[in-house]
Amino acid sequence: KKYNVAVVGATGLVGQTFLKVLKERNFPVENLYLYASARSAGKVVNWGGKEYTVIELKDENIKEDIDVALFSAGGGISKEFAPKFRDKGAVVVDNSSAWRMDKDIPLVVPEANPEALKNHRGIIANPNCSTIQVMPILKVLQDKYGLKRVIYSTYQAVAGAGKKGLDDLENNLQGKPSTNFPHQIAFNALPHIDVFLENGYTKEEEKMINETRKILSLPNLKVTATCVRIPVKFGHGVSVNVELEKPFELEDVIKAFEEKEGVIVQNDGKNKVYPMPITAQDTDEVYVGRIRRDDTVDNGLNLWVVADNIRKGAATNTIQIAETLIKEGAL
Ligand code: 2RA
Repeated sequence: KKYNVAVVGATGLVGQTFLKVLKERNFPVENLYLYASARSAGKVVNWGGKEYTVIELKDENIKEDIDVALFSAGGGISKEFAPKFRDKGAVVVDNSSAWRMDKDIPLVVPEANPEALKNHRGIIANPNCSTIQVMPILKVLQDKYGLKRVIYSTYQAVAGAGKKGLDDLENNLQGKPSTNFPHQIAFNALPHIDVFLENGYTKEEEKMINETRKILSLPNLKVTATCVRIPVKFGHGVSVNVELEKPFELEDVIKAFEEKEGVIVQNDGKNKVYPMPITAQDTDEVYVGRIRRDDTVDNGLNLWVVADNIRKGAATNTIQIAETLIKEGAL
């Protein structure tokens, strides 16, 4: 069976990566409908040897025969148009943060909580990139040892802010000021991703905390985060300190990661083997290394996790959700 696929936000960084990954993963596409703002409407995009004209995103242009709609056009567009696409019969997988914490909307990383897809009502939320890449790892630890406390420290690529983020880094390197980031990002580190909240955390940190609890169904999990933007183009790094409920042997932890689908272990520091953004870039896996015991607590573990934030962190995870729906006959 083939499916009619809509991409909403087709000209953005994630939108373009949707198209690349759909092709690479041989997603069974019958028809492809590309939606974007009026500014991009009319552009012709070549995909799989055929030409597609970008359609302006507005009510009267929503096709009646869409099976799955992949959204990455910002929260406002998702809030307004995801229900409209759903009401026309599409299953929407949304990359924005608009629906993630809605109790009736599944928030899914296929390697962590595929069962959450069972009761979807036509809209499914894709988690935040920095959250996604840690979920396969924490799922292994939760199942085997139980999670007691998680501390995230992130090192996030500028591509997380889309084309504007990449442009800022380039501009800075040419001596021009940032227009998207709050300060210069070149040769710098910004502990400021998204907006600051009343409690002194940023929205990015709050997302990681809330999304981790929802995806792992651990509403009372002790989890905290510090999210930092660094001058890397693609690929988020997350330092993860975990306190487990049960004792563990390091080699058992490593073996469990090696056996986990979608996870690659790179854990040989003496030979300079560890996850890095430049080696994770343009792949769909999650890379884990620097795996070592944290003796300051009972059953403590330190990890370093890297993934391409535009692929596994956004476009690929969204497409893997659609693939899972197909596998379960739910599309
Ligand atoms: C960022 N995670 O990195 C946020 C949104 N993609 O900017």
